[in-house]
Parts: sequence; structure tokens; C-alpha cells
Amino acid sequence: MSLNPNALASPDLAAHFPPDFTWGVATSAFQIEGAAFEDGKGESIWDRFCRQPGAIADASNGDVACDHVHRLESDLDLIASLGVCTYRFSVSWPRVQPLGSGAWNEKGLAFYDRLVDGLLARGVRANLTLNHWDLPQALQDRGGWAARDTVARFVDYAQGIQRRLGDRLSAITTHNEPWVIAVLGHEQGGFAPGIKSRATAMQVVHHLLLSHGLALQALRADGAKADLGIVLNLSPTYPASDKPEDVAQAHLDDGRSSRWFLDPLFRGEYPADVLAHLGADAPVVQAGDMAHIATRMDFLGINNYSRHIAQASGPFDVKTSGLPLTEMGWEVYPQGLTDLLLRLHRDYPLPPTYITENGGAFPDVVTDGQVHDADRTRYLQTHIAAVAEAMRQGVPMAGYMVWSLMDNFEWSSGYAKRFGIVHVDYTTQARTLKVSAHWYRGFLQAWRAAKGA
Ligand code: IFM
Repeated sequence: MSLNPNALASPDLAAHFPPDFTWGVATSAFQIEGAAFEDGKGESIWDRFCRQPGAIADASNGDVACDHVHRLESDLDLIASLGVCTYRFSVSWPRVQPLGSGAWNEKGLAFYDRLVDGLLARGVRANLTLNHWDLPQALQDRGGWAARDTVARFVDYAQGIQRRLGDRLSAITTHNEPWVIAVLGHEQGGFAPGIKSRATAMQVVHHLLLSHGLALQALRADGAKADLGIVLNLSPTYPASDKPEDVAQAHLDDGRSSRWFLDPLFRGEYPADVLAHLGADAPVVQAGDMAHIATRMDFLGINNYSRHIAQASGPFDVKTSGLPLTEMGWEVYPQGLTDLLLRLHRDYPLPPTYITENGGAFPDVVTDGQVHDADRTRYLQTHIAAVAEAMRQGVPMAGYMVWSLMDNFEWSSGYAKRFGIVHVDYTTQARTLKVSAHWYRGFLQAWRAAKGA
């Protein structure tokens, strides 16, 4: 990387980013909202999954989470205080359409009205994700994402949200991390809805991608004002050695986790090598589906946290380097983000591209009112520098969003893993800006100063 460590000081790093770059923080509905059974909200698959014994490490759930629904105004003030350009959040589908079809819940829609209006009133853009995993349980009872009918239900939901909020949104993301929904939720079963079938998982991918493409078409036909796209979780994959079998394994792993999504979205076809690998587990594809999936996107969102090192035999992921690991056991490797972006730019016709999530879980404690998260601060600095380097080499980067605004419910890990730049005390719901949040705010001030704003 050409940026030297001294360039990580805020003004030097900020100077690498153009005035129209979009800086943000991100969350998702289930992870922060709470109010899980209030004001007419329906049950989601995560509400149900959390109640399965052993599903969540600390046996917790999203019933209260960060109590965001009841603390909306002060949380909006918190977001604005950071000086970000945008706030990436998701809508809880069962909060606005409790059964996933038919009747809408006015109280749920009104909550998101207040959220969007509150952002705009504070000079922050609203970046909305339709599906960050909390599918209405009523739809799961009818087959969930494995059922083709859910595609039509999703398009209807997307249109309903745009009708209500679309005039005030800067971006609409269809799905967050379809790989996680499919593979962790339907192949490995460690996430909701807890199914363990590779064939089901691959059908789920297909229906997610199809519903994405059809939603984009429907939203545009309805006069979409917001930019439309999808968010993928992508990690660069490296072979553990230059042995041919490790190189082949890396190609296959990359195929299953990245090309399986990128090829249909950008080329209208599933990669032949992965199709052959899947055999009878490959999805059922109907005539015309692939063209719908490849509907032009206004942006691509990428969530990146680490890299993957592949080997033909032994554990799935190799941890050899001695580099620091986050609390999730994920290796800190910022160069991987530059490598990933360069590779995507080389292989696909990228639209404006955003890092929609990046950050780390570290064991933060409040001491004398302060959280000294030097690890996270360094993580953010080095990954932002990695984005700058990719831009310098020509990748069309348009924005960067920290995961996460605040500590929250980390899915099957419960509340023990803290990703926030704002600390949450779950007993009192007190929010405390960590040193990383102070750094990010100062960095954004430096960026604004550099652009003369
Ligand atoms: O918390 C999650 C988020 O919901 C999706 N992307 C990864 C994050 C950290 O695991």
C-alpha cells in the first residue's frame, strides 16, 4: 500500500477522499430496535429462532436489544453528532407488514416515517435496506425463501415501502448478505431459520437474487428516486500455498462465496464450475430468471471484515499469519480490502461501489466514562486507508460505512460481541462514545475542512 502509517493521521487520510464521498454508520432493525411484540409488529424468523434452546450463545434475543424504537430521537441526535453523511438502517418487514403479505401496520410505517424525517431534519441521508434477515415468520411457515412465492411477496413489500418512504430515501438496498441468509440460515443452520440442506440453501440464493432483480424493475417502474442496489459480504480468498490443490480449493471457495453472487448479478449466469460442483443441489432456474437477476444496479454495497485462506485438506480457514484476530476470531488484514476491490474492478463492470459495513468486535469496557478502543480505531484507519488505495488505483468507490453505530445483538453470538463505535450498557441503555467514535468524528471534520465545507 502506498499510504504510510503517518498518513493515518486524520487530515492526511481525509485528503485522499473526494468531496462527494459518502461517509456513514450502519445498523439493522433486529439488532437494535427491540419492541419486538409492540404496536402490531408480527413475529420474525429471528424472534422464533432465538427461542430455540442453544441457538444463541448467551440465550438472549432481540426483544429489547438497544431499545432503539423507544429511544429514536436521542439515537438520531447521536448519529447526527458524529457528522456522518448517511445512516444505513433496515426496515423490519414484520413491523410494517406483520404477515409478510396483505395488511400493512400503520404504527410500524409511522416509526420509519419518523426515522427518515428525523434523519433529514438533522442533515443526514437515509439509506434503507429492505431485508436484513428478519423475514416474517408467517412467510417462513409457507416455505420462506425456499418458496418461489416469497419472491412476489418481497416485490410487493418493496413497492409498499417505496410508496411510503421513497421520496425521502437516498438509497434502497434489496438484500443484505444473501450468502449469510442462504448458507448460515439454510445450509449450516446456525442462523434463522435453522435449516440444514445445501439444495435448499442454493434455491434460497436463487430466490433472493431473483426477488432483488424483480424488485429493482418494479421500483423503477413506480418512479424510484433513490439509488437501488444490493449488499454482498465478500472476503478476498487466498490459497494457503501455491500447491495446485490449494489453488484449486481457493478458486472453488471464491466461487461459492463470491462468484456465485457476482456472476449472476453482473453477467446473468451462475459460474459453470460451481454449478458442476453442486450437481443435484443446483437451484431450479426458470426461463427468464437470469436476465431479471442481472437488472442494472445503481450501486454495489460490499461488507468486508477479513480474508479467507483456503486449503485442500484440513480446517476450512487457515489462520497462520500471526496477525491480530478480532473477538470473532477474524484476522485483521486491511490489505485484503484493497486486493478485493481491485479484483472486483478487474472482473466486473462495477457501478459506484460502497463499503456498506466494515469494523471489528473488540472487548470494550467503560473505564471512568471512556472506552479506549485503540484496536478498533486502528482497524478503521487502516481499512479506510485500504479503500483510499483502491480508489487511487481506479476502483469507483463512492462511500464507506462503519459497522456499527453502536453495540448490538450479534445474531447467534448474542450481546457479548461488541462492534459499535458507541458503547451500549444493556442494563441502563446508556450510550457512550468510544475513542473510535471520537476519532471518526474528527476524521470527518478533517474531510469537511479539506473540501472547504
Ligand atoms: O452484525 C453483522 C451484520 O448484521 C451483517 N454483517 C456482519 C456483521 C458482523 O457480524
